[in-house]
Amino acid sequence: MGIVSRGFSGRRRTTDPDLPPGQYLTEDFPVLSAGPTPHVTTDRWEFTITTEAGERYRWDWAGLHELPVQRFTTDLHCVTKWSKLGTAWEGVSLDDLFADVETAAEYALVHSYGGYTTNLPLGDLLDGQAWIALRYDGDDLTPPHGGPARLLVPHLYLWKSAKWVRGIQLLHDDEPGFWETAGYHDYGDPWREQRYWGD
Ligand SMILES: Nc1nc2c(c(=O)[nH]1)N[C@H]1C(S)=C(S)[C@@H](COP(=O)(O)O)O[C@H]1N2
Ligand SMILES: [Mo]
Repeated sequence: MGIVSRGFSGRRRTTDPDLPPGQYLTEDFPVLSAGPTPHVTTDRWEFTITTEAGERYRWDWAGLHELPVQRFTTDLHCVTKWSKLGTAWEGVSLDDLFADVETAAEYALVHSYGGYTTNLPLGDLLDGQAWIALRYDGDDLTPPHGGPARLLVPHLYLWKSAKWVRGIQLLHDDEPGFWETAGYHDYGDPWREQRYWGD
């Protein structure tokens, strides 16, 4: 005998149209870090973009705040299969940080305080697709979630959203980061379920 649960649990949480294949919804905000949480104070914080020609563009905490801070709402998809929909953030668009950067590079390697790295095509950081996030759900970003500032690239699996972001290195040739070297997919599109090499 089958157990009829139709109408019992409300909306069918595994068929939400905003849920990529293989993902489930969570209301929590899990913390996933490959190592200890680095404690970066805003008086020491800096963010750099280094071009393929070795040119450096640098922002300290005050300089970052001279750029417009955008509010945005987005969905998060972790490769460990949880998704969290409709999360509210504030941050600086990468478009504003790249406005004066002269580059012909196609790839970016993102570096974090603590040594984490992740790679992606430069194009995926532009055109309103990525931010340096400073606030989550109305509060300053906590250190476990990447505070004081993290990258957020929500159209890719969340491992691409480097916490405690420190800089972006622009490269002509793609170079794998921490999880990409360990067998995760080079690009990581949740809608194409690109979790691991060969997916
Ligand atoms: N610096 C750094 N950034 C990181 C990670 C990490 O270990 N170190 N983990 C990544 C992974 S695998 C995920 S799923 C998300 C988790 O973000 P959260 O802890 O805020 O949920 O951060 C990503 N960014
Ligand atoms: Mo993850």
